[in-house]
Amino acid sequence: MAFLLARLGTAVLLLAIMAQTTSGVQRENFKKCENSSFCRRCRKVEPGKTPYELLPDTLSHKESTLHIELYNKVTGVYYRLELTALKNDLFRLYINEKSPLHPRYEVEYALKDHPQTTVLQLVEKTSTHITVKNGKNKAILHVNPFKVDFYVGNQLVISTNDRGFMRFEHLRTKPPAKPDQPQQVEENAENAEKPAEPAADQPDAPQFPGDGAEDDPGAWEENYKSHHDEKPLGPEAVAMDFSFPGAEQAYGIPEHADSFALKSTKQTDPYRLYNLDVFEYEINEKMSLYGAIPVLYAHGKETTSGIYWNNAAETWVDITSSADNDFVKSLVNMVSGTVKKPQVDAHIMSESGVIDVFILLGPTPMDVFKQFASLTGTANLPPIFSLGYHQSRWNYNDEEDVNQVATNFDKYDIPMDVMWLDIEYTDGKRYFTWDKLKFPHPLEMVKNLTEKGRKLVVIIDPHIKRASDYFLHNDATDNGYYVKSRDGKDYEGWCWPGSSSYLDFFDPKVREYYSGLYDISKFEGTTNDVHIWNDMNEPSVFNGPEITMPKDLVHYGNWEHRDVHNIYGLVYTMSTYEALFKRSGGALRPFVLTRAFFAGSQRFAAVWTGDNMAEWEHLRISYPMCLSLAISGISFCGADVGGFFKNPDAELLTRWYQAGAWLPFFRQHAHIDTKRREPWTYNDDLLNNARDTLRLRYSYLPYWYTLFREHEVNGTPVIRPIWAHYPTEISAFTIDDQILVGDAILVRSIYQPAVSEVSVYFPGEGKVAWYDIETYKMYLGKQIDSVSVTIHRIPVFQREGTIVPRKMRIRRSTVAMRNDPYTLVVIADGEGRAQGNLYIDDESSFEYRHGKYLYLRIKLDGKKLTSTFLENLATYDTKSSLERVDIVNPPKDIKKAVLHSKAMGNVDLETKYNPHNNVLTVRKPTVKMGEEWIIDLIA
Ligand code: NBV
Repeated sequence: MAFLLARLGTAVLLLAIMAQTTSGVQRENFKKCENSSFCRRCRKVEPGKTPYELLPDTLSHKESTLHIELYNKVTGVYYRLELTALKNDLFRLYINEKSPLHPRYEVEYALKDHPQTTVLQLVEKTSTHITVKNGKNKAILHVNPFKVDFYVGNQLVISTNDRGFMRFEHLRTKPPAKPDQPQQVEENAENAEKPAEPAADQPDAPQFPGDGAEDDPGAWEENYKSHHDEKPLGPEAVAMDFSFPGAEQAYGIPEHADSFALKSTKQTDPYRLYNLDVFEYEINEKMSLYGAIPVLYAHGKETTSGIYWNNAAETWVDITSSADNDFVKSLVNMVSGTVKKPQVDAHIMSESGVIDVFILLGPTPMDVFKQFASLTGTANLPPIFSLGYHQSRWNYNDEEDVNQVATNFDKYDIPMDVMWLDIEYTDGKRYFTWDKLKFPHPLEMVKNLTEKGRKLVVIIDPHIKRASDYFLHNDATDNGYYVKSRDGKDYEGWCWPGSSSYLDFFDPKVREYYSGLYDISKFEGTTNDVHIWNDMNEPSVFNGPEITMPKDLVHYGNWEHRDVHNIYGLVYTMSTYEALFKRSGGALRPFVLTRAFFAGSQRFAAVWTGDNMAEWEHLRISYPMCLSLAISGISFCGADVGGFFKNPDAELLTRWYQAGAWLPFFRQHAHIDTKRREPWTYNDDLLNNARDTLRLRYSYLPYWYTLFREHEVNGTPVIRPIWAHYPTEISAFTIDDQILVGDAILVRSIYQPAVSEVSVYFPGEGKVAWYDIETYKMYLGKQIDSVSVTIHRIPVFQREGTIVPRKMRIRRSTVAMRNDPYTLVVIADGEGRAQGNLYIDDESSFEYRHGKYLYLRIKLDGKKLTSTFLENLATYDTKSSLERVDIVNPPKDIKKAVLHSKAMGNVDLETKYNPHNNVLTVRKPTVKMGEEWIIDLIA
């Protein structure tokens, strides 16, 4: 009977979830700051009253690190502070209790390795301050009141605790409830009035009163809706403020469906970082989404800096800026002639852990991005198929359906690399199994795809069906692999399979076991051409608080879920990546897609922006969301093309293809209740436009691939905001409907219906020319220009002075194009110069790590075009040759071209000049890309 009821409960819950119609996000399911007692406490701290002071007598200094004690005058608690000098213009500031009652959690897995330290020079120590240097940068620690100022040269760029918002709640013992009065449990913020009395007469009652937490009824246990959080360790929040003088705007802290430049939170809730499965999320919201990266950048005309707050607990971030000054103040300023330096201020608050913050001193935008990459790593070069087009929906029904869709791509002559299978391919949501009725011959299905150079991606979610006929559940139960409740039992939640438990990926034994599941001999029906999609890994728990795990669950190492929540998804995808790596004996590059993420996730997976909607504004937000991820380490980002929920009309879908083709991850995906939307399911116009767009994407794959390699090596984001390369152009600071792909291509998305003209911001202060990639029409930086558009394409431009490699023979998949020849698009600048890079390797294995690749620098200098090896020791025997060179804005009156190469000697080449678009074409050089060459243009 109980079993039946449970089954009924699941069915009702699942039906309720699936039937949620388009009513929009259910805000009441998710906490606001006022519903989280720690957020309330931190946000209440008043400016200018910090109780913290440094104790200079405790100072010691060794090589890279300074150690000193910090004292809270109100509570009497001592802390230890460490300031470490790191390579690449970084400092690390670490603060923990001197003698915490229990260890406090310090984040694992996010940093790539131990950050590389360098010498910290102690320059001065007085009773009021201590000055240290890290190369040309310095930090001044102020003793009382405590604050730290960070300088680039002599320019102050970041101050911490300048406003005095630091709060570090020491661990303490729980005051016993008074015998005649049960301990007050806070129901929710609005009802919380009566503070629990501290029992002062108890021997181990709060040792250090006075920080306000002892009066907070939510400090020791807290309820939200019907959920109770036991909070066995009581209050343990950490918070700090950071000021960025000179900064105009703040960026980063994804994931939010909001503008790229962060907004002021003066009148709203703070931005929240707490990985959550938010059903039907809305845009222009500071609410949490699936992933969290606590890196914040501040950018102004003169300098860019940032901080990485290495904390995996629930976190809130308040942002204010000098632009918040009210109207009257700005009038006074205007009248009095005072020009206030701009400034951004941030206040970061986390529920538990320690203060471990990395100070990124820039000073340029690309420097800060590289500094963050030096800490958390970069994405391994993706296999090239994953940069092609992905076709997905929830769900392709059966093997026949998969074959049919793939065949149609050939029929309609549209390239496509990957077919995807969502949860319905499994046997009753038992991952690592197949529904035998719909997918009786998965290996044959995979073979049909791979024969045409295509791949398959299947979904694997972290919830494990609690069924006695499921090997994974039995293994996990027998070996104690599940996350535990506070009573030590396996935690049970509800998800797609009904009653579910969750593997504890923090346990190395679990990761070892899990990675074995992907072995081809174990995961029946798969081959090395089947790659993995990790969904629901926030983790999503349908009946949990805020649709996730209760915070008081216990993980390996006895850490509470509260401490590690935001890295559960990271550790999960790390395990998947390692599993796929092992599966091929380390030979092939894995591809993993994840929904949840944290700092460092780029090392293991690509990310998509989750369950968006077939609405114009959701198309619009895909650019700012991916830009924000790209500067926060995760370049490999995309949004469901067409929108996950609802049905896009033909125009919206066309525009979505066109915008999606210029984001790194390019996949169409849709909800189970939507109509089919493969390119041939609408009308001829859509089909033709989609075909052209996908073919355009494939033609630029050599450029994308080179950018991904450069990202891997240098930490440069693949897509970039305009200010990354034009840092002084204030009007570009808030532009987020345009992206730079590398530094050569500028894209403007179109996200409104019936548009025949759009305004485009052309950066470069009038000194740089941009050329339309199809017509080669030139746009000189009048800054904002209006560009006419048709439904056929969105505006895309290539910058003068650049060379972009392309492949113009579009075939059904990337594998089929591997040996195809290259075309170079050269746009000469006013001086007749241009340059670009091209990276080539086998596109799928790790052989490039053993020097099997080519990295070429191609340069035009007047009448000489050259290709030289950038890295001489690397070599790869490519079959690809050079097919054509288009030179826009070429030298005058060229009659012919002569190729010089070792293998081919001197060869006369045919040229053709087109006066309509001012393009000189050099035909069929046919020289192999694996050798160095020169082409002389002869007048
Ligand atoms: O697995 C089903 C879906 C998936 O299609 C989507 O892409 C994920 O973001 N999944 C979420 C679960 C439920 C969606 C309502």
